[in-house]
Amino acid sequence: MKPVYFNHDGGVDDLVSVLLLTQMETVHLLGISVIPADSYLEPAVSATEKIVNVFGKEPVEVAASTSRGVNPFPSEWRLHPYYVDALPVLNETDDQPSLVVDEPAHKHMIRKIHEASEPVTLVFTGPLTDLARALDRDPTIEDKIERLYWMGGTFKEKGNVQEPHHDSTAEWNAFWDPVSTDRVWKSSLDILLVSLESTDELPLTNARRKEWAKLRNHEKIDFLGQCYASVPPLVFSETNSTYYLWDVFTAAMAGKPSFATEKEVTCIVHTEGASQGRIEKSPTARSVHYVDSVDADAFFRYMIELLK
Ligand code: AGV
Ligand code: CA
Repeated sequence: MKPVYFNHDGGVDDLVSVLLLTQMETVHLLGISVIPADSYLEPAVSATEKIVNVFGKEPVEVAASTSRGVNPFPSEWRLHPYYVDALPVLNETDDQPSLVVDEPAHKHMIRKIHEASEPVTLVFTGPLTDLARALDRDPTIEDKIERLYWMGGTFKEKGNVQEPHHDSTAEWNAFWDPVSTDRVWKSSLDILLVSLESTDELPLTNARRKEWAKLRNHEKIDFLGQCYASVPPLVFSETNSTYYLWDVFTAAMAGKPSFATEKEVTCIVHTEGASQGRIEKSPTARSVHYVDSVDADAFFRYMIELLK
């Protein structure tokens, strides 16, 4: 089993990813931390705890982040975890144990990495702020990190940030805290990006919803459908609120990397100005891998099998 540490930012797909990671036989989940980027902190932490308590096979510690970003997410998006936290399936019992620890996310992650007997795989489905802080505080963790799987960034001309003072070249997780993204680029970590070009092949559609609805007698598939019910599908063309299976695919890759082919590229991170958060190919820069092509059907099948 692969030791995995998970840091997420409380969106609906971050929370579905918590569920998936707790179900994988290939993964030993060492800890989870929650950063209030695409969420408010309290409901995101609470929903995480409940998902582990209700669906998990064993308790997992949950740490809250003290990090705050430079470019905040729209508050309509940040409200989503209130909805998940209130779902009846997570609230049937009154006596759930508390899993929340007294340490902030970055210190919790440092401790869990040092306590592990083998190199740890990191899965990040929000901004990289807690990882940047952990690397600043204790650079020796670098040698104990197997790989970073990160949902973030894009090499496309148009990213998914649509904000007044930005040129739209960035993806949101990179844009929330561009300096921390750059800090992680300055490390020696092996990085696999699940960037927007790869998740473009995985939109939330009504056909997928219908498949999940037909299987809703399985409690965890019902939960999946309920979570994605709070966000709009792709029907005709993409809008600012269209949802893709961004984080869930990233979590699945950590559990079973066979759904994709990878490419290597050298690139820099823009930290300031109208392109902040943009990740741009550059000949002499740091090398990363990104997901190049996706076997969408195999991924959706894997997800359903895990949750059955
Ligand atoms: O950029 C994708 C990241 C993923 O980690 N998040 C959502 C996923 O959790 C930000 C985001 C981009 N577009 C969004 C986002 C939207 N329409 N609604 C909510 N979050
Ligand atoms: Ca996310």
